[in-house]
Amino acid sequence: MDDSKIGVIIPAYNEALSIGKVVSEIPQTVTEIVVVNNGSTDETEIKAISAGATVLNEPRKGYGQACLCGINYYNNLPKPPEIIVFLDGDYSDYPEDLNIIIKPILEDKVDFVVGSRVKSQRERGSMTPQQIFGNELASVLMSILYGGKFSDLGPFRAIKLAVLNKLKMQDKTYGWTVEMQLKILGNKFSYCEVPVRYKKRIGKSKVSGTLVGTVMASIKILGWIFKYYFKNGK
Ligand SMILES: Nc1nc2c(ncn2[C@@H]2O[C@H](COP(=O)(O)OP(=O)(O)OP(=O)(O)O)[C@@H](O)[C@H]2O)c(=O)[nH]1
Ligand SMILES: [Mg+2]
Repeated sequence: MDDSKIGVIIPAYNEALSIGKVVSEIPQTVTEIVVVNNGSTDETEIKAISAGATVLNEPRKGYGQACLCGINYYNNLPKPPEIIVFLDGDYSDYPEDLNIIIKPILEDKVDFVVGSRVKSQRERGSMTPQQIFGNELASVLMSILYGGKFSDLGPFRAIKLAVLNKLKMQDKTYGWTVEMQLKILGNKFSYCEVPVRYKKRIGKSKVSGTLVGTVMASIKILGWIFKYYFKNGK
């Protein structure tokens, strides 16, 4: 898949301070960068356009809602890309790590790759203790229930578009990442993790740095794991 087209999706809600940096540091190997502006009240849209991104406006709030909007856009192109890469708009991910994330797919090894924010490469304070715990708990549960080999629910990930479409993603909010991993396991698609770096976000925290965000995300994530298990069995 060496000359595959690669489409990037970045959900962004009030990330005017960081989005330009994220977009401009994405390697040239990608075909198109889509920023899904999720009802921002700041200059996210203009900053993303200036940095060279295609901006889609999705007024319905939610991380998953924004991702679904991006997928719909790519599927409707005359020539959709073969690979979709997701990353966050807050500059916590290192955009240049995109090449590491897509490598296993380009080498025809797997359908799906997650960037795992391993401790050794994570800036201190870039993830809250409850976020670290929650991600580990979700990974352990996926291992017990499905034999999964994930260690993180990191936002930086790559997937073949054909496989992504088969997952029929539904989650509109914070359950998006775990839903994708559960469905990869449930449908026995091939996957791997690659270690990625992670740094403190630019701008104001919206999910893990807030109590409401943390509680809502935890409920969503655990809810998905158990709901999927009881619906589909192992
Ligand atoms: N909270 C939130 N984030 C959204 C939404 N739509 C898109 N996003 C983006 O989703 C990404 C992840 O959100 P973050 O606020 O970084 O969440 P987090 O990484 O768990 O926690 P912090 O970085 O501490 O806030 C960012 O790029 C947001 O801009 C939305 O409706 N709500
Ligand atoms: Mg973040």
